[in-house]
Amino acid sequence: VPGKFQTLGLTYDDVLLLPGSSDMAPDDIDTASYVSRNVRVNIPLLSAAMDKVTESRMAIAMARQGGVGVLHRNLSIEDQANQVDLVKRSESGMVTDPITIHPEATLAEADALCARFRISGVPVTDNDKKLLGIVTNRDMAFETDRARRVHEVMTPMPLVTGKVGISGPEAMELLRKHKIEKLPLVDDRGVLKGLITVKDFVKAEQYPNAAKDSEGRLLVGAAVGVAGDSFERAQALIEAGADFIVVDTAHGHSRLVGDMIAKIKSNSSGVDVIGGNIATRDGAQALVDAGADGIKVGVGPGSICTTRVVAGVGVPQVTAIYEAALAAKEAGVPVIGDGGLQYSGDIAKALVAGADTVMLGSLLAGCEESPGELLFINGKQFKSYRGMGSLGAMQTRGDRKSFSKDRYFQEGVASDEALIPEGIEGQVPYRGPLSSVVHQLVGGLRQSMFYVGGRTVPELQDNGRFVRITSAGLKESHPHDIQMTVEAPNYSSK
Ligand code: RVP
Repeated sequence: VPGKFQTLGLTYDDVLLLPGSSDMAPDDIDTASYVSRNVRVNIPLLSAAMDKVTESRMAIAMARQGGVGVLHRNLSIEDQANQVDLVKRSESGMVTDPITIHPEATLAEADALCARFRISGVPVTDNDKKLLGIVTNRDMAFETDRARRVHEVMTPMPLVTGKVGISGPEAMELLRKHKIEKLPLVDDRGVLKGLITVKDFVKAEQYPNAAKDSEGRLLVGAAVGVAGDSFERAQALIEAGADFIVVDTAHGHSRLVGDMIAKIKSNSSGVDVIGGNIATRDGAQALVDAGADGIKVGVGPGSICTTRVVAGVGVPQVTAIYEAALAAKEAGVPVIGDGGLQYSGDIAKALVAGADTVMLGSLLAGCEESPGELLFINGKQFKSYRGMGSLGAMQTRGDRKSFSKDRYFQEGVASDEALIPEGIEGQVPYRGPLSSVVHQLVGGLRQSMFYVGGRTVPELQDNGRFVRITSAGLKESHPHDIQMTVEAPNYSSK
């Protein structure tokens, strides 16, 4: 039958980038790119929407580094929306809708609030949001009776406050002059409208490359599915402040995915909606036609994925990205290369193939900021990692329900025994804080850009050319004929 066999599929290990003419200084290099039509990041990296990779802590760390995290959806709508909230409140030039506490609340309640949002003090307001005082660590530290009421220990008005619309330097000057850490912003009637903290100023200096929204808050994305109350989930996440929604399935070239994208798009306040995953030009075109603002590519490349073995379906990732980009580029829709990256060099390969950003699972699952405890095995440190299609992620544990079975279109499967897993469970070496992992990944990408001759991601995409290699070439690429005695921060043999 004509057309039965498509072109040869290639993946990261099948290709290398050709060195090109280059006359740039390291400072000329700019790694900014687009996740979707309206979401711009300063480094082209996303953390995967997986329950061992991205919760609020990872999302905050990713955005501080200049990328963005996509919060996983294997939890209740309320819990996921809370995670969005945590990221959006974590730091910004000004908190526009600060956490507050009622004067009649107990100190125990104030403690819980501070711990949950990792803050050191809370403005106290009445039912009409009128500012009555502020309660901070300093007020509470020496109180042994945690049943006492907030109004008994708070520092009451008059406090040093700022007017709404105060400039950054003016606010900083007030904080400095009065030696205070928090500056509540009030309107003419004394109603609390915002809060500026010293911590935020320090963070802004500490993370100059952070990816932020127009109000100075960290960027965050969140995943939804297609089954049951997925639409309500999307609405709750948007309301909580998510900058984009990812309709996250293992087969994006299906009507349910297109319908969900269209539904969210037509009901939302202009938040970008990304669809996936697909691995063909037709699949990408279907998502473009459904109105997607971004397209996620990858069927089977993931380190924990068994779809290609269990179902025999997939496309090697470099070819998949290339094919998808043929449809997406024409429509001006950015492409995310999702899964299968093992080394920093794979990032540039994905971008040259046509991706605008990449999504990482296994490379980030070992970070301090990923969910889960450190495991000690034979004196070495690990963190657990698993596919969202693994039995562990899809089965019901006690009263813990799985919310992600529909990623594999198995929400209707009656019992855990009847599930068809498409992923496995395991562990990856502990890698320390995300900042050092990202430093190596982005450092590698900057080297790629220098070698290929591309100052910006679009220039890299235009100028980059591949050479296909053989298994002998791959062997030559890796260290060979030597026994490694010292571990490198960006290389380990498999
Ligand atoms: P990797 O970075 O190679 O670990 O791949 C991560 C990606 O794998 C995820 O972003 C997701 O698209 C895919 N995934 C997640 N779970 C599974 C599975 O169980 N098959 N696959």
